[in-house]
Amino acid sequence: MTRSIPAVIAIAAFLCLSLAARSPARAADTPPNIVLIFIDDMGYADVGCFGADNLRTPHIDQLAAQGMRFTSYYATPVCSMSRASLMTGCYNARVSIPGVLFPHDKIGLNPDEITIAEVLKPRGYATCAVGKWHLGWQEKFLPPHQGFDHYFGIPYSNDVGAGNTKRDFPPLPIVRDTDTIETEPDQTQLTRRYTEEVVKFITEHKDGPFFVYLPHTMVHKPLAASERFAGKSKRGLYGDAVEEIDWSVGQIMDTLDRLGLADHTLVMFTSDNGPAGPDTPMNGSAKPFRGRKASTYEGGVREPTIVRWPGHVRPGTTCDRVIGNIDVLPTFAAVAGAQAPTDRVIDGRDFSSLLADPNAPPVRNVHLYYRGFDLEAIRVGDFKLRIAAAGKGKGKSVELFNLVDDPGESHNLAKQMPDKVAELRAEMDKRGAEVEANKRPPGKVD
Ligand SMILES: [Ca+2]
Repeated sequence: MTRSIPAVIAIAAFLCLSLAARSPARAADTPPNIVLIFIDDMGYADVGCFGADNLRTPHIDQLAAQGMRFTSYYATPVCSMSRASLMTGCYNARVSIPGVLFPHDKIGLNPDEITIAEVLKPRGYATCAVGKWHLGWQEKFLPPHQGFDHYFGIPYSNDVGAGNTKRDFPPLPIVRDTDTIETEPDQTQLTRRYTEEVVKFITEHKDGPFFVYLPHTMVHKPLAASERFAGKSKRGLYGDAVEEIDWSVGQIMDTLDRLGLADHTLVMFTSDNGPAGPDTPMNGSAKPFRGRKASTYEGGVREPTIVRWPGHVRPGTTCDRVIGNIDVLPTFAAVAGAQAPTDRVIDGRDFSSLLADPNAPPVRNVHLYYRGFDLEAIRVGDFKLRIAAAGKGKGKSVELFNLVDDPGESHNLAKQMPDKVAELRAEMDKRGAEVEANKRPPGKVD
């Protein structure tokens, strides 16, 4: 008896050690496939599982039913800055990418910056980007120079082509890898064509691992939908375009299922900024948040975000911890067993602990809200301080909100809580100065 107890302990210890040794080894041997779906200008309440009115998004809702919804996920107010932070894990101001890049701009994301694709490459990932790149359209800035094996799409916004009557722009290009293969495409076919590209890439790389980055052109204006969806929704062309995006998600999930890959693929869905246009049923909705695209109120930057990863993320869960675009690179690095850059400042944090447990401790307590290069607001815990232009000739207003009690930012607490204002203001100044002091240059062309 006296000898059998240590023997049992020894056997138990051996089993524990061998299990512990085996599971990381298995994860390291076969990193998961990753599909990142990034919608353009979709509001917080524009999918069913985030409270949409009269929009049918069954496939996106299914992702949420099978995965985790993130209710405090932060993008940025507009397009290029959002992509810069997503691809590099840094605030856009740190990598010197302004709000929106236009065809006449002579800068882009610096080729020396390390993107998610470049982080995943050493782990054997096949990589493709399909859709709206918007980090510079000149050859040296395109995805094949930033770690992507393939690229297909319109390299910037879909309203800056020959059809724009307010300004003179070159014809809207469709680029394959680095070559323009077409101009002024029929935009009703874009969602379908992007989807077909992704399905083809996944099928060709089914032995994996692969990383698909799908920044859709829709639902940015001018809106368009194919014949199968046009006129079918209850929310006009906006709803038609959203419902076609949902179809696209369904096509991708069907492909993963058909190839037996769905259980070994992390699928993430989010959007680049809040809804465009006035707050009408025929546009997107940021409900229950205040503000829309281009604003640093929550409605401009809070995005409907879902991660589905069977065996790692519990189905039907919700996480309210602060995360955002800047955290995606460190998180994907962690789940892939890859190395995030260590030779430079990365602002984001690995949130894989939250995928395992939505109530795990916060991965960061602070979020900075840039609008272009202007730092307009800071969130620290439940509180947000916003110091931004109040309107024409009105100077700047100082607003303090408790985002947990007042997600709609309707009760300015600044006068009631001057100490909190001072505390957050000091933190905002300190952090803004650090980014400014350690910012890195954009890439340039002559
Ligand atoms: Ca956008």
